[in-house]
Amino acid sequence: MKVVYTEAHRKRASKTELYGGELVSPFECPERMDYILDRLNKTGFGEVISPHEVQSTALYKIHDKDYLSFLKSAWDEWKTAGFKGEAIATVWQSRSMPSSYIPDFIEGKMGYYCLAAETSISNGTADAAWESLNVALCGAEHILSGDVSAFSLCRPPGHHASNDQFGGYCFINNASVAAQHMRDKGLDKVAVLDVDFHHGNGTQAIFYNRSDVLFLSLHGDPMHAFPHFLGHADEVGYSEGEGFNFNYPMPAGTSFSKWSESLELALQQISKFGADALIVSLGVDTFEKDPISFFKLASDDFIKMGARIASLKLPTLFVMEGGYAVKEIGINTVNVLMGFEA
Ligand code: SP5
Ligand code: ZN
Repeated sequence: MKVVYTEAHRKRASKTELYGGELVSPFECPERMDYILDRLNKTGFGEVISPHEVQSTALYKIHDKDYLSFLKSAWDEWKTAGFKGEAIATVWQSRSMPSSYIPDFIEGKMGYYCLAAETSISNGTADAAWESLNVALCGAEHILSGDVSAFSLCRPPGHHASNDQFGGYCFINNASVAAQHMRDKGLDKVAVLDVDFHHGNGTQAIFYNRSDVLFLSLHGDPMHAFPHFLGHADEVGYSEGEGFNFNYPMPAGTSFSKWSESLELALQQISKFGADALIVSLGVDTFEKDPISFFKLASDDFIKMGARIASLKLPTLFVMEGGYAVKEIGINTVNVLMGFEA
């Protein structure tokens, strides 16, 4: 399996994450990629390739133009305003302030375009987000040209980013743009299976009223887990998209035997849908030692996960999302890929 990767992710090197009322060193850090590459090298798995520049208009069908310009200028605007730290949102257009104006000043814009304050914007963030997207698109191209599988080793991740909001360490929804690109290049039906511990709220929102992209997410119950405001089982899609969105929220302490029951239900839906290709939003923060999550998957379980996903026999693009037990992220990620190929 080809593994698409670029060093350019290092441009995303934020120093701060708002966590438990403190500014801490971000869980979503560049070292995550080092551990994955190290494991790929040690096991000899896959062929690591650099992305080529992919021509695609899919980005502009998934994200709003004004949001993309915001991402590109946010850091400069923040600096120009004279702030000393990294850009963090502090005020929102919330339930009691339902204005439809987009503020001019950067503090207001941050709130407008942000869905979770833990994620800081800093120098290089936008560049890295665009490079990460290109890694996803390049993986999609390999699937379109006939590879049965590919791994887009994306960083920063994407599944929390919506059409016009960043957060949850995500800026551009890599998996969604890859799905759109596949649609644009002639595939009729694409399924996105999100196995990250957190609900893929961005991907869900993006495809919520569409029947051409099926979205399924297995995740920690949003009553207790981030992103808290989306991911319930009764969110089934809207309008054209009704019946094309499936959520499988699970409680704290969920082990692989329980988790895999949800996986089987999701796999059945993907078969029934008749997908031409599958995109897996691959987060390994379901791991028992993940510092911010509450599932109990063991390293060996990731092998079984990959094998079950392979049983669909669909062209499959894996897109990297979360996973914060940094020392084990390589083992867990490569285990999924190895289980898939075995
Ligand atoms: C891509 C991805 O995995 N993003 C996840 C973003 C989660 N950020 C908020 C984390 C808050 C965690 N609170 C956990 C408390 C448990 N002690
Ligand atoms: Zn996650």
